[in-house]
Parts: sequence; structure tokens; C-alpha cells
Amino acid sequence: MIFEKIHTVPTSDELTNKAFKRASRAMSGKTIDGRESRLKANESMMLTAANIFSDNLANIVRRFPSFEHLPRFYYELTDILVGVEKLKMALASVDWASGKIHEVSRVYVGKIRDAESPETPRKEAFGRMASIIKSINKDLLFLNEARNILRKLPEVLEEPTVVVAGYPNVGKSSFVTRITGATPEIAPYPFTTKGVTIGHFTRNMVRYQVMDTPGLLDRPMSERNDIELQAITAISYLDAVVMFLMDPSESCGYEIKDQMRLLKEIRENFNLPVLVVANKADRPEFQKLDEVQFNISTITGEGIEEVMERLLEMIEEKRLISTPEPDEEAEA
Ligand SMILES: Nc1nc2c(ncn2[C@@H]2O[C@H](COP(=O)(O)OP(=O)(O)OP(=O)(O)O)[C@@H](O)[C@H]2O)c(=O)[nH]1
Ligand SMILES: [Mg+2]
Repeated sequence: MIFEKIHTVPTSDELTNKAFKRASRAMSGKTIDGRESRLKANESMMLTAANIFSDNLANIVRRFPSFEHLPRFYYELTDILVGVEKLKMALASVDWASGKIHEVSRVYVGKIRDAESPETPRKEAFGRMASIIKSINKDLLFLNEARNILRKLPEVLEEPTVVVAGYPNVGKSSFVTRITGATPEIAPYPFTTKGVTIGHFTRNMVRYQVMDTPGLLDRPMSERNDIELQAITAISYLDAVVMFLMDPSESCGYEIKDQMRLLKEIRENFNLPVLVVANKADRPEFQKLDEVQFNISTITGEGIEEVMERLLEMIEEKRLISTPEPDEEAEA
């Protein structure tokens, strides 16, 4: 998972305790007598503390993904959930503190060497370092909160994806189970209670992912607030095609005209190819509709193979459009 590398971000107190504890442990067991050895001991304590601080701070920054290289899907979700600008600023503060600690340690190496009693400048250096770290405590707390939120993002791989949309009860889960042949995993998704279901299937040695989106693409967009809309829109940055599943038997409890309206909205809000499929063809109330490209039944299996072939074709067509030919690129 993209955000899994991020460890717990320590608070300023935790970080300071750790650095000073290590610094004094580095000295334990050593006999210190004479000016030269006192000097060395204090210098070494201070450098140890400075190293612990800067290693820890550098690790915090390094473990957050670089936002420029984050897949757009995750970038959008990160932005809604914690704010990319705020994250960048907090990370910049951590970076700043690391530089500052380094500077203090450079200055105080000299001071310790020149001092009458080297304990005094070493203690002063510790004080400076502690207050630098204290000054970024709010950034550390924010980063830890961000980390806890981002870790819960669904693991959506950069694999070609079929996003299954449609009103509740039309048979989305039945379809996903049928084509993936396994119980798909459920991943939490921001602003949904049910999360997204992600399953996989392989065709011609290529692995595809199917994403069922209960609660996301199953009711009119007009009922959504801005944040929910942004969470929904993030899906359109996946390498995906949408399969809009309808239930023309209306046994799902929603009228055809409402289902049609949702289809229209998805077409308007998503810059992704949409395949319209009608399910429950086995039911007596089933009706064939002009807008529908395939009629299927997840119970009898009728039409499913044809739908799969068409979806893979659409993924391929989308690829050809969005990936420029090598010579086209050379011309640009
Ligand atoms: N007759 C018939 N019933 C079906 C078919 N596909 C699904 N169903 C039934 O429709 C109901 C809803 O199916 P689900 O797959 O849970 O529908 P869903 O779209 O995932 O529903 P939500 O998760 O609530 O959004 C279940 O009772 C299924 O057994 C079909 O092809 N024919
Ligand atoms: Mg379902």
C-alpha cells in the first residue's frame, strides 16, 4: 500500500527524550577524567543527539510519498482528507528543523572545544535542539494524524480497472463475485460506510481489477455534498472503464427512469468510457431497453462472457487513446 511506509510520527517530547536518552547512553560505561576526555564526552553526546534528531526527522519526510509522483487518484483523496498544501507545509517545517539542528551542532562543536567547562555549552545545545523540536510539535501532530487517515485508503492498484456502478440491489456484487470467482476484499473508502469492494481476474495473462462502489455511484449526485463529490471524482483518475448496471425488472426497488438519470449523471461527471448493461434478464418482468448494450443474468450466466469481452476491448481502446504513439511523442 502506497501509504504503508509511513510510520507513526513521534511527538516532539518523544523525539527529544529518545535523542537525549541515546546521547547519555552513548556515554555510559566510559571513564571520564581529565579535560580532554570530558571535552570528547560532551562533544560526542551532542553529536549523538543531533544525529538522532536529524535521522528521525529525515525519515519522517522520506516516508511520506512525494506528492508529484503520487497517482492522481491518491493525490485527490489525500487532498480531500488532509490537504496536500498543509502536508507539504508540515513536511517543510520538519525539513527546516532538521537543518536547524544540524546548524546548532556545528556551532556548538566549536563552543564545547573552547569552553572552560564543556558541560555548559553541551547543555545549552540540548536546550536549543529541544526548543527547535518543540516549535514543530504541531506539524508532527498533524503529520501523525494525516498518516493515520491516509493508511486507511483503499489499496487500488494501478491495474486496468472495471468500476461497477448502479443503484443498490441491481446485482453489482453478484456480478463482481461471478467474474472474480472469489470473495472480494472490502477496503474502506472516504465518506462511505460500506467501503469499496475490490476483486481481481486475469485474462490473457493480464490482471484486471474490478471495483464495486456501494454508496458511491448508486444515487443521484444532487444528493451529494462537495467533499463526497470530490471523493467520487477521484475514481475518474483511475485507469478505468465504468460498467453501469441496470435492473430493468425494477425488482431492485428503483424505477427505470431514476436509473437512467443516474446513468446520465455518471456520464456527465466521469470522463471515463461507460458500458450500459442490464441485469436480471432471467426475470419475467425484465424489459429490453434501447440504451442498454448487453442483457445479462448473474444467476444463469447469460451474456456475461460477451460483457467481459467488450469491457476488455474498451480498456484497450482507452489505452490507445490515452497513450500517445512513440513517434507522435517524438514530434511533440
Ligand atoms: N433474478 C435475478 N436476481 C439477481 C440477479 N443478480 C442479482 N440478483 C439478486 O438481486 C439482489 C441484489 O444483488 P446484489 O448483487 O447484492 O446487488 P448490489 O447491486 O450489489 O446491491 P448493493 O450492494 O446493495 O448496492 C440479490 O437478491 C441477488 O440475488 C439476476 O441476474 N437475476
Ligand atoms: Mg453490493
